[in-house]
Amino acid sequence: MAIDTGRRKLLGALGGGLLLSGCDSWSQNDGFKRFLSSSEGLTMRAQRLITGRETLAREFSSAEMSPVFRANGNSTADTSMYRAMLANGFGDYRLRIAGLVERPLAISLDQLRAMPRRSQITRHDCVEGWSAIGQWTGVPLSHVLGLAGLRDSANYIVFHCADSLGSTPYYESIDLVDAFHPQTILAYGMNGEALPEAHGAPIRARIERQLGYKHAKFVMRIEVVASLDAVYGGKGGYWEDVGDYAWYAGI
Ligand SMILES: Nc1nc2c(c(=O)[nH]1)N[C@H]1C(S)=C(S)[C@@H](COP(=O)(O)O)O[C@H]1N2
Ligand SMILES: [Mo]
Repeated sequence: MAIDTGRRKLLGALGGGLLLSGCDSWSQNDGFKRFLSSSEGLTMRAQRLITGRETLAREFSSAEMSPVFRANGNSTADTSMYRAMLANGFGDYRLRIAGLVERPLAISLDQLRAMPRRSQITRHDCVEGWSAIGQWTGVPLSHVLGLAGLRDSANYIVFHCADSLGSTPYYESIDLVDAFHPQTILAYGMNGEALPEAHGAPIRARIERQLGYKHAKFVMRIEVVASLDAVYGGKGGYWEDVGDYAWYAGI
């Protein structure tokens, strides 16, 4: 199962040859905790980061939803290909999954809508200092990755977007911990309606434990890679490459 691959990779990356005995919540595993506390290479901050990352982001009631949810960054993708897809109601949109997968996929919006779905009302926090609470509906990324099947060498998930800032395409990336987090979804719905253009139609990522710039809008292609080095500027995201934004933007 793909999630087991994710766990193996994470433990491998930590340098632990740890065997888990059917414990569902791996960071609660005593052996794993002992490993963390005994490892001199990990700082206190890193330990907190790793042990806290599978907890859920807070979810809100519908009464708490923001009356206005602003759009930020690009509010459209200014290419003829995107304009044509938009005009056609995204009938010929295909989400492509490629890279280190067993089965490269091209999934239509109807197919995505027919998959298991999750809705969540969460708070979006932009690094520029505003927040908004909205409802997001979509398919868990873990489900789609399960269909494609991750290869053992997979470490990161890259979201390639339809839009650019200047001449540089927007992209973002996450590791397998966030990729398999239950609230990480490919959202096609917002506040009970189809995802509006300004919020990233037809598909945007929700990475609820991280800041807004990680939540890639206008997602066209998901690439599974072993390393981020060869992806654009190598820092794992548009803002990470051109600015000094952190790749891990945990909140
Ligand atoms: N493709 C793409 N994704 C993007 C951006 C963008 O400009 N292009 N802006 C990011 C930033 S900084 C934020 S805060 C959120 C804004 O999401 P919203 O427009 O739904 O409020 O999208 C993020 N994802
Ligand atoms: Mo943002």
